Amino acid sequence: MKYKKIEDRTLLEKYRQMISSVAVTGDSKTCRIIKDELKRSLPQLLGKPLPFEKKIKSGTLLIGTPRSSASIKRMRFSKRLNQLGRDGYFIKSTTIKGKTCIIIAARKDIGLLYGTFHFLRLIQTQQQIENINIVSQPKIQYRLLNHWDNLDSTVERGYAGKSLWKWNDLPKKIDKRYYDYARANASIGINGTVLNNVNANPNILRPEYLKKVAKLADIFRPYGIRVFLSANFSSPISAQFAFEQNRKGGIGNLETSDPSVPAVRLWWKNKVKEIYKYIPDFGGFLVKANSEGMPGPQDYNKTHADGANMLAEALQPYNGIVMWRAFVYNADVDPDRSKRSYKEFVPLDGKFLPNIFVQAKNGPIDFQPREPVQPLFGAMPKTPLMLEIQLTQEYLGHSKHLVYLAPMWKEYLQFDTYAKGPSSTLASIIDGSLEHYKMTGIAGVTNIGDDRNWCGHFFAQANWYTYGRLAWDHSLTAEQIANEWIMMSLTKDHDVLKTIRSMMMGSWEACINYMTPLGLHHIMQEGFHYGPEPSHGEGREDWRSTYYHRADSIGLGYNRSSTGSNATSQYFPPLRETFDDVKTCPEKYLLWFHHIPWDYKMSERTHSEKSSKILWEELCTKYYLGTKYVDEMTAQWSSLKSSVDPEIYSHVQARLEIQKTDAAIWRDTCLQYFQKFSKRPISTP
Ligand code: GCV
Repeated sequence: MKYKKIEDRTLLEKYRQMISSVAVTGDSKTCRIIKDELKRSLPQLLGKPLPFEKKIKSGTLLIGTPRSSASIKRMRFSKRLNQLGRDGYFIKSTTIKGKTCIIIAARKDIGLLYGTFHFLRLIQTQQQIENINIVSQPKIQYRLLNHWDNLDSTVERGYAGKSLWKWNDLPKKIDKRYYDYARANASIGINGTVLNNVNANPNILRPEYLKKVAKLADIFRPYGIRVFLSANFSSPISAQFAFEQNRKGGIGNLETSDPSVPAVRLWWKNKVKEIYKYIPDFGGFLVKANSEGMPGPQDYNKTHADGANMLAEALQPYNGIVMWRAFVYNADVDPDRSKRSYKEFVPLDGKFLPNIFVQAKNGPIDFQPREPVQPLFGAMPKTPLMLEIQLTQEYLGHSKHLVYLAPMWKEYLQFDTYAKGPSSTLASIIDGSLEHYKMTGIAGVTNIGDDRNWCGHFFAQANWYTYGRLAWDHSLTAEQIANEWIMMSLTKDHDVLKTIRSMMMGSWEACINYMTPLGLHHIMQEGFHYGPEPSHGEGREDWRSTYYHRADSIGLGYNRSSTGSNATSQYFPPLRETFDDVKTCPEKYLLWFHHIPWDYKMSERTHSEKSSKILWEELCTKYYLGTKYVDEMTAQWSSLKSSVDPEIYSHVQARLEIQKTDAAIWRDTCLQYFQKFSKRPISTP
């Protein structure tokens, strides 16, 4: 949103010819936002003032719906707009009464806003707009951010300052950044936000907080952003009763939150009714239940479906939805944590009401640097599954490490589950094309805080940007998105752009290599989740590093094959067999699924990566590859000193230095620890 003047003279002249005035035909709040955005962008981009007038001339940029603009209504394609749904739009060159114009047309004003941002992106990224003919509509319906923001202004796993929501000031005092937040999200098509942490404080549902939430909802509404809340399942329980019972309480007057008790169901119905009085377009609830100490229906021997259905019933009259999280891992379900969510949720397929999503993280454990896909995807054909990915870099160096997440999310989206044979990708599941879900959704655990640069690390903004772009269109490539972001945020110089893109593109793989190569996972410091702690072997079993890496005198890795925990059986054939066999299991998941001897010859594997090394040497190689990449990134960035904004330069440079040190610490700590078992020298390149 920097809107810098186009430097290329020829292109600038062309743009000036093609855009010489602007006509926005509606007068809703959204249309006013469109006008404001165009007033602040086009004159700057084109380096000249532009008239905003209704009259259509050659070079008018006309923006309207068939309702607000008679010219658009008369156009042949106006009927097709209906097929584009609420958010879709056209950007088209056309002639109106002999005048050559560009139009942005949509069925709803929000489609116009999305189309406007698309058009601005084209100009900012120096695309041709002659004979333009773009039709766009999102592939996924609910494109939400999940904030893990607490009411005391801390952010769980947040590395960009405090919460953006100033609860003490709301609803009276309005931070201007709420508008910028809404603008930024609308510019990438995000259309909903869950304001509070899934480890939900029940107070969020008290009237005093609902008034604050309503204020934010009012601000976000014209930007097409609906507000959702995380709900605590114990909300109906009275605080006094809970105190007496020595458990966490709620805000109600009951002694139970059992979903089969009529008074509990009534409590939720009344609460929901109250919420809609404050927020008429409230989106619904996100719920973390019976997970990591949060209350849930299982406390009363009821199922996740029973709990979710109770809330869904209350929300249904208002078109609200429930997003019920599948992030559960109670130890009594299975000794292997990776199998638990599948085992709990698959039997419930078909038991959820239609306005419920089951929301699952991308992998079966927890946002590790790399995991195979959560096997639940594809295994619940009757239940719309919502994908949850994490923008905040909980396990990827917080806001200290430069890690571009587009390649990661693309790997997941393209992961073929084989649920209905080949091409049953994760993307096809969550966009509903495979199972014909009636609702589709994606959630991104956000990396936004109140830091001046929003995300802590300047490059973390690219992940926010990417999330929105992929939620709208998961077929975009990681390179394309990087190009767009770099051009709009940093530079249009081709060589500089290439260097920055190459830094970004390999940064995720590098991070995996210096943290958890070859399928290792969950060997970070307990609680803090930043540095390495492979020796951690105390406390809750499935939080110990030793539980995951299983290093011993023989080898390394978790045997999840059919001779071990048999987690491989949760995948569809032929994946099941591919993962099950050491020889065919992709190298990137090797230690995820297998316990491999230290002297195992990597060349015995049919599938991959012709390496003549033994496992131990390969492990050393990977760790060193990871740190080498960070050294190179640091050098690449240094070479750009005179080519990028000085403030951004120093900020990134300082963080790269930290990343360099951290990467070496990860490598050395892990290799020295594993060496105690492998009893072999650390092979340096
Ligand atoms: C919000 C992990 C994180 C927790 C997080 C949890 C979840 O365990 O470390 O901070 O809690 O996931 O997704 O519910």
